[in-house]
Amino acid sequence: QDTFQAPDYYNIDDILTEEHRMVRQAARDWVKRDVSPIIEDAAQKAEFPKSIISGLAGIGAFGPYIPEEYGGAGLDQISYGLIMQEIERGDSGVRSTASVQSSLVMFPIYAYGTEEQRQKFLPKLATGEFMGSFGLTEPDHGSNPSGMTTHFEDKGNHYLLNGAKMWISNSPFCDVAVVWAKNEEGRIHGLIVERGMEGFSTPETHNKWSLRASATGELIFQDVKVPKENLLPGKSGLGAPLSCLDSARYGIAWGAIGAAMDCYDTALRYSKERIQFGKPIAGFQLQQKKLAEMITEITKAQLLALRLGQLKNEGKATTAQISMAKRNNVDMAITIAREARQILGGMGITGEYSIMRHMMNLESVITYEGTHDIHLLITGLDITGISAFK
Ligand code: TGC
Ligand code: FAD
Repeated sequence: QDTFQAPDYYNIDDILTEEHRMVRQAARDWVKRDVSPIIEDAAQKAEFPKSIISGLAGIGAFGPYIPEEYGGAGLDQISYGLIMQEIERGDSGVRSTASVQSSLVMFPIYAYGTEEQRQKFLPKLATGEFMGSFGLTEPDHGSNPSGMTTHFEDKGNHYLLNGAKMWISNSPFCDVAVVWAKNEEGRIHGLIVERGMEGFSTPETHNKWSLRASATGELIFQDVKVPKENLLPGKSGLGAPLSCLDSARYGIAWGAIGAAMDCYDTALRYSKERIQFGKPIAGFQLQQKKLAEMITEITKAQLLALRLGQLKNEGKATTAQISMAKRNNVDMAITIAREARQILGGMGITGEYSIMRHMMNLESVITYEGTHDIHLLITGLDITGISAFK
């Protein structure tokens, strides 16, 4: 880990600004100092390492693009991407915590909340004093969130919320949850549910083989009285949660590059040191093919993410463009993780190296925030105009 070299085969650094490089360096240094030494142990024990929360806040990972007046870092979208890349080089589960906090909790409160909601929640979310979760998926509605059954009724001075969400990152320790539920007319709205509200519980999901250093759980609502001032008034309908996903999926497109870089760098160094049949295994054509394809795919993914970042900065990135990048880059990363693990032979299955952990983590990343198949269908719809979802 100490000698990690970030691949930059096409001199992409030359296009980045001084600020981008500084933000990335701060995140890289922090991951090296505070994440890499503890993350394997946390993953083996299936524990989210809460000790890293203040460090995540310190590198601007909670609300990188949220304006500074609300406690965010006020950075552009490429800086946001670079932070996600560096964090996921450490671990996808840690990046998950940052993605959820920034794009799925702070973003909807910033974009669709009242000024009072912004003032009350955003500064505390930015420092990590409050941790958030995002409840869209339900036991019977994953890829098809429009079918959700979690619902609320208007009881005059409050809303009464009932239902359950499943597979929710950060749920077991969250202070606030942005929850998507239907009103009496079946229209989807966002509600801010706070820990301590009667009838709200967050049981943890155990026995995961993936994203073990991230806490995943349920959000259960049994006659929860949610104050009316906790409804997000700015946007309703499925487009509201989906617009948050656009932001998180964009961050994942960058994050996956970080996991791939770490696997490639580890495999490259190992292959030059490991001697078999009297020479380094890096000298065998079969291993060079793996390594050469890895750097090619990482470079393509970097260019995709960078151009998408430019479009995001200009407010022009479409949902379909974001889907393409999320799908391509996560698939690229998981393929590289599998190939890199083989280069390490038996050592590749141990916790001495990060590759197997990345590989298992990426099985979640390729499923959440829209599965590999769903993103392909989003591209299919975009280019043909015909929906193949239903
Ligand atoms: P569809 O009819 O296509 O759309 C419904 C309405 O939404 C609008 N819309 C969007 N608006 C903003 N941003 C987007 N990205 C949007 N996509 C669609 C659309 O225009 C429409 O508006 P209107 O006014 O006409 O009503 O909806 P559909 O029911 O056919 O579903 C489409 C589909 C399948 C693509 C969508 O449901 C989908 O993306 N499914 C995947 C679900 C998903 O990604 N879940 C993620 C849960 S959160 C998570 O995984 C967090 S993990 C985080 C971590 O740990 O890092
Ligand atoms: P399903 O929707 O049941 O899909 C099963 C399979 O069917 C998939 O291969 C899928 O591609 C395929 N499929 C489904 N529909 C179609 C179709 N129309 N055409 C072709 N194939 C189809 N959700 C949240 O709301 N918040 C979170 O914080 C969160 N964190 C998560 C953390 C982890 C570790 C995991 C694993 C999931 C998390 N999720 C979260 C849920 C995640 O978004 C869902 O798992 C995902 O959207 C897929 O839903 P599903 O698991 O119900 O699979």
